This record gives sequence, structure tokens and C-alpha cells, in this order.
Amino acid sequence: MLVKQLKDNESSTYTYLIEDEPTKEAVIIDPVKEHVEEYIQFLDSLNLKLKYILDTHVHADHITGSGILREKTGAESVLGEQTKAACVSRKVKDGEVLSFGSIDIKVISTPGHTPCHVAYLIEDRVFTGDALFINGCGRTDFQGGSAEQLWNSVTGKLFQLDPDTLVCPGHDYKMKRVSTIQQEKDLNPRFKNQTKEGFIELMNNLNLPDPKKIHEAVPANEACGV
Ligand SMILES: N[C@@H](CCC(=O)N[C@@H](CS)C(=O)NCC(=O)O)C(=O)O
Ligand SMILES: [Fe+2]
Repeated sequence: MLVKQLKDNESSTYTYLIEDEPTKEAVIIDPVKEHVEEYIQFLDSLNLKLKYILDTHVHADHITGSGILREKTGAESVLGEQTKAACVSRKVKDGEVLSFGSIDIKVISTPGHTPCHVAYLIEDRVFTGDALFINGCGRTDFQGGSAEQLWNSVTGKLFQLDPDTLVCPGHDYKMKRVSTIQQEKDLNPRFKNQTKEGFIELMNNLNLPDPKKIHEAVPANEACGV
């Protein structure tokens, strides 16, 4: 399995292109609309066939490339079953397994940042979207977010994975690229030595400004960015 991590500098979003080398089948996680041509050039240059376009959630800070990529490649777009986005090809639920080539993708429902949020476990990596960042986590103050749900998702599900699982986040605002479940359990200031009540109190008082693109991005993403 080959994993390429790409970054959208404007929104600090990570997009992942993952390839099953023997079959040349590939999936992409959280593509950004402005970079769709680059993804296609990359896929073409390696002769890859895109099977799934996996979004971890309906994003508030950038427009997804899923709709355009689906039109251009014929791949299926995927979101968690709680999404309101009727445009998506396939809605997935907790525990469901998709596959490309000989590689399985296990869906882990991780609500909290948004109700529809899912993480994708692929071999020794978990693509955590905005549920878990390196030394942080997604905010829970818009789009039906819930700090209590996020606490349950992270401590009850992601932190129960094999401690050596690599954490591949949906964003990083400080140039970090990859971590492990053990490192996040030991070091993440949002969760380390924390109680559920303390976490809820912290998350409900972050007072962050809204993402600059929220009013444009959410409706666009509910239409798969097209
Ligand atoms: N300044 C950024 C903020 C983006 C933002 O709020 N991102 C969400 C994810 S969609 C988040 O959870 N951020 C966590 C944080 O900023 O601590 C923008 O305007 O786009
Ligand atoms: Fe987000």
C-alpha cells in the first residue's frame, strides 16, 4: 500500500491518495476542489483507477473535490450515513467495510465535530478527519457538533485502536504530518489527564471565529461541491 499525503495550504487540509500497488486501484480521502486537476494528473501518471472518494465529513472550511472527481473518474463518493448530502453515491455506517484491490477500509463512526463524521481505518493507519488532530481535535461549536459525542468517539473508539496505529489527521495548522494513537493518548492536551466534563467545558469555551468560508462551503459540500 502506498500513501501520498497532499496539503491544501489555504485551509491546512490534508488529502490522502492511497494505492493498492498490485491492482492499481486507489482511493482518495478528503479531496479539495481547487486541486482536482493535480489529483487526476497524479492518478493518470501512475495509471491508477480511482474506486472511492471518501470524505470524513461535510467540511466547513473548504469545498470538497468529490463531486468533480466523481464526474471525471467514475469513482463512487462516500460519506457517513448521518449526512444530509443527498448527492453522495454511497452512505456508510459504523463497522462497514469497503475494499479496493486487496485492501480493506473499515468505517468508524466518530460523531462530534459533525454528526456524520467517520474515520477510515486502512491497515495500520487511521484517517481521523477532524475528530482527532495531532495535539488537538476538531471544534464542536457548529454544524450540529457535540463535545460529549466527540469525547466518546475519541476516547471510546479511536483510543481503543492498536496503540501503534498511525494517525493521519484531516488538518494540521502547525506543520505536523503524522502521529500514533499512543502519542495522542500520551500527549494530546485536549484529552491527556482530562475528564469528559472538563473536555466539554473546554470545547464549549474555545470562542473561535467561524471559518472564513463556512457560508459558502457547507451548502456547496451538501451538493458534493458541484
Ligand atoms: N481559520 C480557519 C479556521 C478553520 C476551522 O475552524 N477549522 C475547523 C475544522 S473544519 C476546526 O475544527 N478547527 C480547529 C481549530 O481551529 O482549533 C478558517 O477560517 O478556515
Ligand atoms: Fe471540519
